Amino acid sequence: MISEILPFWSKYWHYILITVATYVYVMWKSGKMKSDLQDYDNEMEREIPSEEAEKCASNEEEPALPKDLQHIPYKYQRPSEAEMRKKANEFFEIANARRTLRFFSSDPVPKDVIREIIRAAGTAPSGAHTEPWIFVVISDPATKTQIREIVENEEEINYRKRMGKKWTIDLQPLKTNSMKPYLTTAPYLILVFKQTYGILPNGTRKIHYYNEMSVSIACGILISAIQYAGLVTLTSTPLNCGPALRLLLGRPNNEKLALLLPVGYPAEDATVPALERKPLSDILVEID
Ligand code: IYR
Repeated sequence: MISEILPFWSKYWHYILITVATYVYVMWKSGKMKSDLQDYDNEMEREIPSEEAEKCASNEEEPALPKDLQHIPYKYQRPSEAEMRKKANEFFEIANARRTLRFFSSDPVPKDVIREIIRAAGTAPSGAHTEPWIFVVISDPATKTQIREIVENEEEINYRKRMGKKWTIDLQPLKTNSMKPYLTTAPYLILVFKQTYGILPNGTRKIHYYNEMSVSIACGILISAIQYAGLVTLTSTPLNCGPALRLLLGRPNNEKLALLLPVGYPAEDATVPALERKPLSDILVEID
């Protein structure tokens, strides 16, 4: 038997080898494609965790928005090109003047200004118009003190061990540390929470598509509105503080802290790092 196979092997070994190698390659490639597709699926799943999606949608046949939603004419007045250029440049100048501030004045700011700024943030587009955001505005000194305590305690651990050596070295030129006096000095703290799902009046869950992206856009509008109104802020994302702050403020567990922004006037002696922004040529690719 073996004597029959051996001559066959020695005569045709290269064909056999090519066949096996091709088979292995095809199997590997199809497996890779499958895992690429799975990555894509996972990406989608991150937006709608499957177990969340199952708990959602009380009535799968009913859309979340009214079935007979009217579509109305869009009111629009086209500006001249000159006007457009002027406006685009004016907005750039406003946006470019924005800086992240760490030194705040305690001077009071009218509350209605803060409300109007939040009204602007609430105009952000959102997945299927789910508006998955909630803005908690704090001016109460005792609550600000509690927030500062939570943040400074966590930040102390963050800087000491969670962030790691490279991260803390990268931050050294910005002169940040775990002490956050601005959390009690600034007249307002705005905490932006993203609702990872909604809760319908009957207690079932409503899917909040792209809630991360929707809230990020709202935060962009929020910081632009703060700047436009003539105030300053710091876009802080206190690591590991989300759950404690959520509980302190009595927010439900479908809400996750996205951003914590002290808002007010800059301190008289406020400084900012002398940073340069990338020129347009470094951030723009034009394909005409
Ligand atoms: N959250 C910390 C650390 C920090 C992280 C980054 I990335 C910064 O750009 C700045 C600070 C803090 O607020 O100090």
